[in-house]
Amino acid sequence: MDEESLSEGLSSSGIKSIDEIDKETIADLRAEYQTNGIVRLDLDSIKHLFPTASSLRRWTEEVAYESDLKKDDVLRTFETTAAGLRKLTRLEHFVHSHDGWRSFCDSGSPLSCLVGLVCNPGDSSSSTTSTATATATTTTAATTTAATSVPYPLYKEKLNLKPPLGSGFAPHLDAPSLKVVGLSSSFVTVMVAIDDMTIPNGCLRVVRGNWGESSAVECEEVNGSNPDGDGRRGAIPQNIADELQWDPITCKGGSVYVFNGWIPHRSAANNTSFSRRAIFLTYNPAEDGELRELYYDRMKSMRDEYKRNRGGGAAADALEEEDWLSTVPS
Ligand SMILES: O=C(O)CCC(=O)C(=O)O
Repeated sequence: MDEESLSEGLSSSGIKSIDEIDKETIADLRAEYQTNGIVRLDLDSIKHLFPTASSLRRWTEEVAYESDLKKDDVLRTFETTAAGLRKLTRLEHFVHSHDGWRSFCDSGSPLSCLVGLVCNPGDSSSSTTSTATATATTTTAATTTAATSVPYPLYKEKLNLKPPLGSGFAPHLDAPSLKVVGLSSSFVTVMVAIDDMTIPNGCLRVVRGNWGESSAVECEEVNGSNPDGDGRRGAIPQNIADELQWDPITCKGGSVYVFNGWIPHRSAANNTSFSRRAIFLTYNPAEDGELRELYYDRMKSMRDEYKRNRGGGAAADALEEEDWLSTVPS
């Protein structure tokens, strides 16, 4: 990562470093993450680590609408909403193409260090040591940190735009669907709310708990067909979903949460007149290495194969969209 553009990104966004986070704050975040499977990261005491809501909105608009639709390598998905309008609904593979996003959340960023501090299950030392080993690849990163951190590399990223009357996401677990690609088996996801998340606009809903592979709720087997069938691989059958206690994550734009790959989650359609945008950044443990480009290469092969099997062209695209929309919760 280019250090000059990184420090520009950091100063314009207000991000500094993780070195000011005290041990108690990290211990509290870790404890809540372990108990509930989800924790809010942008606490008042560490607000300076995060871009402002207005920076996040500007960066989102820049990646969604200001790049060249044909020439860049950002992946875009469109949806025909319940209003019959064709709308951009999802963007992937954009972090590398934007200085602000790269500085904030790429591998080695302060955010990836914080994720390592909070989510690494083996790292119980992080709340007790005073060794300076945080390793954000930046000149502004920790030199006197109170905690030990091994940054989690960024695995993949997604911007869900959820346009007015855009669809929601059926109850599912992320880990089984991400595991299909075969590169890592453990994931955590950071949700960055760009707009306020409300019940009418289809906020995220989760089932809080100490979730892991051995305690996961029952979900559907991998069917190996559409790699974008969110809610297919890892889909939670309706009768099981009905028994779970779903908590809405309502929050202001700019809020940042991290959640475990085994936490059941879902969201409803957006029944308002404005988009509900949120970024989902998935990280893998440091020991699995940098996998992001491999992940996107493998997804491309799987998507191409799925389309070929569907006969290719516009008809296959339409069927793919139909498959994806069929995962919308009833
Ligand atoms: O954007 C949402 O409402 C939920 C997103 C989600 O669950 C997912 O992308 O896996």
